[in-house]
Order: sequence, then structure tokens, then C-alpha cells
Amino acid sequence: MKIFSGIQPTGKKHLGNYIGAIRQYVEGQDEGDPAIYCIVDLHAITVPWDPAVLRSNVHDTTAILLAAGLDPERCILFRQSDVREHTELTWLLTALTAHGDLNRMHQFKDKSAKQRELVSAGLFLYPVLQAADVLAYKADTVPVGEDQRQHVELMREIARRFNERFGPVMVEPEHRIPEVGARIMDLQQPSNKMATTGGSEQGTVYVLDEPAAITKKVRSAVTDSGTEVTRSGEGKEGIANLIEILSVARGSEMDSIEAEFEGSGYGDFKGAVAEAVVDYLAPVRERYAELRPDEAALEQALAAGAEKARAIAAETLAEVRPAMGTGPA
Ligand code: AQP
Repeated sequence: MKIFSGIQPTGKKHLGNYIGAIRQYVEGQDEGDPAIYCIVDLHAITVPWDPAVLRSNVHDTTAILLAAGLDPERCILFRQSDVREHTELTWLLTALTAHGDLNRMHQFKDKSAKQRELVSAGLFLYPVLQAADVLAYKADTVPVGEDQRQHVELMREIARRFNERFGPVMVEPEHRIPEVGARIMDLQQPSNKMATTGGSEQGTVYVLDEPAAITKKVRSAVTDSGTEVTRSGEGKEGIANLIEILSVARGSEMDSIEAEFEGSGYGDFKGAVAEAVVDYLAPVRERYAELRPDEAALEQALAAGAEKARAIAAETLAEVRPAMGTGPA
């Protein structure tokens, strides 16, 4: 099975990114043949950015992924802009993508509504670049959080359209969305997903947060006026989110967590969640501190990954160009 997933170099990755995506990447590296993970710096320039910060954020994200357990010997980890085939394939795929479909993408609607200055054409084409990322490797599995479901559906549609028109070159990828933790919510606004943009600082747990900060954020999470640690019932979004987080952090079933905290009140429960999240993220934070200073080593890992990635993507493009009639026959 070929696995592909991309992650934005937004520097401060949060618990939602970790539980929804990074955790799956680590698990996928022994299953994937190969497992390919891409730091998508070209996606990051679809909203306002600072060039120096972007470069530094790529290093931050690389170090977080390595600290979380990605091993460049067991997966392919690279920077998107190092493999030019992604941009070429994006343009070729725009010819097969309906403008109306891109207009319907929730992420475009949300992010364009928030832009104060320029709504870039890149933001509109974001899902096509994402389709090119995945289709260039003929990946069959795409581990992502729930928010990316619609984009994976679109890349399947683009792959089908390509194959109908030009022959069976593309593989239609399937998303892999985790059963628990696919949509971690903001701790202060539990009806919104935890997010890099638009979330609340206090409601967002960062992978690199110090234990005291994590504890404070979890302890002040918005819940409800009740006392029951249960996922069912009106207004239980906050508690349900904490149950889900605890379930992943501890590796235990959500039902057994509800049973364990029956009748114990929210204080004890939040204390347990805080402790579990601190323990869950501590090894990553510690390893990150060791890895992040050596930028030459991070660049070396990315360059080696890009070479392996390029070899695969180049083969796909060598099939795509003649099929579409671009370049020499
Ligand atoms: N709240 C979440 N719960 C579970 N999974 C999530 N993901 C994002 N938010 C949650 C998953 O993380 C992966 C990487 O996302 P990205 O590359 O889009 O990174 P980002 O832009 O920094 O993450 P956000 O929070 O989604 O930022 P916004 O909304 O500001 O763009 C993806 O697989 C995603 O599903």
C-alpha cells in the first residue's frame, strides 16, 4: 500500500494536527510501501507569509515529525518545493478540475472569508495542488483529519476524470480518517475545530507547549454546567472532546473512561486529561529540542527524501505528459 500525506509548515503544530495526522504518519511508516510524507511549503504561500519565517517553519515541522517518530530510513520525508513535478502536475490537473467544484470547497470558503487583503488564486487552487501531491505518487491511502475529507473526494474525482479521458494512469486514493481524534475541538470554543488560524490561543494545545501551559489550558477548558463525564446529551461538546483526547493520549476506550469518571466531577477528570496530554507530548518536545538546532542535518534529511520522492513522481509525469499531449511524443 502506498501512503501519502502532506502537512503545512505552520511551525506551531497543535494537538489536533498531532492526533489527527502525525500519529497516523508514525503508525503508517511500517505499513506503507512506501509511506511518503511531504512538508507542503507551496501550500503555505496561499495565505500571507514571511519568507524567512516560512523557511524556519519548515525546519520546525521537520524536527517535530522526526521527534514524533518518523524515521527517514522507513519513510520518505521531503519538502514539496524540492520536487518540481508537483507544480507541473498541478497545472496539468487544473485542466480537469471544475471551477464550480473548487468554489464548493469548505476550506476555501472559510479561509477566503477570513482574508483581509488578498484572496489569492493559489488559495482557490489549493485542492488541485493537493491532488497533484497525492496523484504524483499513485498513492492509495491518504491519512488526514476529518477536515480534509472533501479535498480527498475531489482528488478522486480528478483521478477518475483523468483516467476516463486519457487512460488508466491515476490511482484513486482513499482517505484514512482515524476513528477517534479525527476532529479535535478548540478547548475554549468546543464547537470549532482546534486550528492554526482562527482558533483561540488558550483553547489550542501546541505540541511544544510546556507542561504547565498544557495543564492550564486543559484545566480551563470550556465544558458545561452539568457534572457528568459523558459524550451523550445536549451541550456535551467540551466534555466529549476531552474524553476523545484522553482516549488517544492514554490509548484506552472512550466507554471505559466514562465508566472510570462516573460521579467524580469535572475537576478530577480535567486533571487526568492534563496529566495524560503532558505525558503524551513530553517525549516529542524533548526530542525536538535535541533535533531542531542542527539545521544542516534537517536539510540533509529533506534533501535525501526529495531525491527518493522525485524518482517516483518523475515516472508518473513521464506517463502523464504524453497521455495529455504536452511535451515531445
Ligand atoms: N482539529 C483537528 N483535529 C484533527 N485533525 C486535524 N488536522 C488539522 N486540524 C485538526 C489535520 O492535521 C493535518 C495537517 O493539517 P494542515 O497541514 O492543514 O496544517 P494546518 O493548516 O496548520 O492545520 P489547521 O489547524 O487545519 O490550520 P488551518 O485550519 O488554520 O488551516 C491534516 O491532515 C488535518 O486534517
